[in-house]
Amino acid sequence: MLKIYGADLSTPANKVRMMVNALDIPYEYVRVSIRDQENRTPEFLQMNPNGKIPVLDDNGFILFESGAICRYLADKQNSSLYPKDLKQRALVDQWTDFAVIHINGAMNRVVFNRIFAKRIGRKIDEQSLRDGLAFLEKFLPVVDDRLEGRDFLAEDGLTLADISLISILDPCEVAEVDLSAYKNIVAWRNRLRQEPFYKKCHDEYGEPLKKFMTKKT
Ligand SMILES: N[C@@H](CCC(=O)N[C@@H](CS)C(=O)NCC(=O)O)C(=O)O
Repeated sequence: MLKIYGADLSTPANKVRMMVNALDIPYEYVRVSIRDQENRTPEFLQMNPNGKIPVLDDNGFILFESGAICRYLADKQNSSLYPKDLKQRALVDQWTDFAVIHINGAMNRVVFNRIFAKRIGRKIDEQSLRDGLAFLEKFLPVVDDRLEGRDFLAEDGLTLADISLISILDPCEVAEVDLSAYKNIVAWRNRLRQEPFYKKCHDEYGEPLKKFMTKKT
């Protein structure tokens, strides 16, 4: 059986879990505690020398980087979540890269400074926070325009691009990122969050975060 090494608050790990759910592949979810440095053990570093989750173990075939894992699994299942047609695939790649590089880059700054910095004793970097919010203001309208009159980001059906973006936007509420100006994103997000691929991962991001925040170290 597939094994996915992840953590409930890791958006790339959740992306992989959502992908595997959408592909309907059974898997074992192995929680790795970053706080307890379980990602730094010699065994873990042998799987991923970067010490980062997610990691996939497909019967001994080890893969890290969430995008590579998602593409590998979709191709393995011959799934339209990552289409084979050259141009369809290119569009999925385009929107996936846009989401991962620009939206995720911005969200990481906001989430780190608004949620995790205090928790791990780091100073809030106000400039980085402002940059993150400014990048969101710049890039979210592009996604919102794309979703005008469309149900999905890249194709007529669900693809890796949607799964990538929905995992990236998961912490919006807890990070106080207001999406209400982006009506198409809100409608798309509300719809996808009702789907089993999402619900089998979690109902929303805030619950695991609350547990994390109240857990004694
Ligand atoms: N580009 C990587 C990012 C992975 C990543 O940053 N994982 C974080 C958790 S969200 C991690 O494992 N951090 C632990 C560390 O760096 O020590 C991917 O998409 O898989």
